[in-house]
Amino acid sequence: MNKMKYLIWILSMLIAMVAIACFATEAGREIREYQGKRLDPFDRAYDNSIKGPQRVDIKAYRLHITGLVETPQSLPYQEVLRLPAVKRAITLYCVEGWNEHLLFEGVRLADLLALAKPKRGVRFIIFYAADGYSSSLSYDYAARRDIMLAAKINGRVLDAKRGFPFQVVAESKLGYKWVKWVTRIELSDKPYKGFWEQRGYDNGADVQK
Ligand SMILES: Nc1nc2c(c(=O)[nH]1)N[C@H]1C(S)=C(S)[C@@H](COP(=O)(O)O)O[C@H]1N2
Ligand SMILES: [Mo]
Repeated sequence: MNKMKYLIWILSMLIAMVAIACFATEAGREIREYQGKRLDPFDRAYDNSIKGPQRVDIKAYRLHITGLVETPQSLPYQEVLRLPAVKRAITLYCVEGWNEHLLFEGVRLADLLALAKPKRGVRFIIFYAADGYSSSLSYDYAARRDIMLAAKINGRVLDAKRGFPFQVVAESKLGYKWVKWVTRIELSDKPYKGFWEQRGYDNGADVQK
């Protein structure tokens, strides 16, 4: 009988531990619907990035803001996250023909750039990434659309596949403008062609619907 009680106790402890683990995992917390609209899943099988998923060491990580600025910045992850949080469900369209509707959460690019005090004459914003990828956006477009740098998708912190620590959310622009694993933002007065743009893709990259 004692043995039986012991067994039941062990079993209930195991069940409790599994339940807690399930509850605590990011997967369990994923948001799959927002404002009445279905969201696509955070996890998916494929990855089309130029060098595959990137592992960014967050302790060593700094988000650099350079170029035509008064005060260049080099911000630790947590310092970026101290800026006011914003949240928006947006669709990403890739030139390969697929799209995904996801809930992005992060900080406003405008808030980030304000820390560095942009100089007069800035016309382009260049984003550089941990995998050597880059792309640019016009300063006017970014301001008009009030674009954000995402730290979360569907309520989950980005991972090595999704672009941790930050992905550019270039609403109304094609997927190749949505730079993942962002390490540096440079402000410039000259147009810049990123990885795919140098290979013939349109630098405007407006989604045609
Ligand atoms: N650093 C980096 N960012 C990148 C890419 C890349 O290869 N490297 N690919 C781009 C392309 S072509 C697309 S369609 C989107 C895909 O973003 P997703 O993985 O969040 O769907 O990431 C963009 N950002
Ligand atoms: Mo893409």
